[in-house]
Parts: sequence; structure tokens; C-alpha cells
Amino acid sequence: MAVERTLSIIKPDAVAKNVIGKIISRFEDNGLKIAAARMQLLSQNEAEGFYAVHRERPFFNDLVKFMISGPVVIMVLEGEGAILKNRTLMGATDPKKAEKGTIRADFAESIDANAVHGSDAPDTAATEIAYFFPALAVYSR
Ligand code: IDP
Ligand code: MG
Repeated sequence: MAVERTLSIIKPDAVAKNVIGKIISRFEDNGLKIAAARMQLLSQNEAEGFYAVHRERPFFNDLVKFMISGPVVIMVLEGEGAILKNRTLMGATDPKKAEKGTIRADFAESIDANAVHGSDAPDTAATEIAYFFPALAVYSR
């Protein structure tokens, strides 16, 4: 399997719960490296742009409101099969359906406040990394 990069966000609910370290440990303990990281309060524009693919969905406004409700930790994870590995570590979107031992099963309350974001495919990973870390290719190689 190839070394990949994927975008991860620790969402405001998990930051507020003080579990940034626990979540990052899940990644590190499973062979993913933190290639870039930044803690930030997203602006409404940044959150809307990031979730533009969902703009027609009924939950879009609530999702944006939630994502700007407090600081987030935005990271690039790197490793063998990083995109799928991260999705597996995260668990299902709805924490009630997430497999035991996953980040969402352990740290999330609801489908709205579900602790983490992770890119779902190589093309979205590339777009999302470029969105938040446009200079990554320059400073990390
Ligand atoms: P994902 O985060 O597991 O990739 P997506 O379907 O891409 O899930 O949805 C993006 C985010 O939008 C989810 O993480 C969740 O916070 C929110 N979301 C998705 N579906 C619903 C819903 O039915 N109600 C409320 N929020 C939702
Ligand atoms: Mg998604």
C-alpha cells in the first residue's frame, strides 16, 4: 500500500472535552504521522468553503454553525493507506452506529457533534489538504 496523506479535523466538541491528546494518540499508535497541525477558530467563510459539497443538504447551516462554535485542530496525517486507516479509526458518521473502540464511539455524542472529520478518498484528501495547508508541499518535503 502507498504512503498517503489525509486531512483530519478534531471538531469543537472534542476540543471542548479536552481529548485532543487522546485522539492524536489513536493516530500515532496506529502508524499515522502528524505531517502538519494547526489549532484555529474557523471563520464562517472557511467552514462554508470546506463543507461546500454539503451546501444543499438540510444540515448544512447547523454543520457550519457547529464547526465555528469553538476552536478546531486541523491536521495532515501521513502513512500507509492513511485515508482508509483514518476513516476506520474514526468510525461511522453517527456515533451510535460507530464500531466499539473507534474515536466517534468513544468521544462523540451525536451525528452533529461527532468529534472528528476525515477525508473520504484520495481526491477529497488532496483538495482538503490544499484548502487548509496550501504550502505543505513546500515545507514538508
Ligand atoms: P463524515 O464526516 O463521516 O464524512 P459526511 O456525510 O461527509 O460524514 O457529513 C459531514 C458532516 O456533516 C458529518 O461529520 C456530520 O457532522 C454532519 N452530518 C452528516 N449527516 C448529518 C445528518 O443527517 N444530520 C446532522 N449532521 C449530519
Ligand atoms: Mg465526509
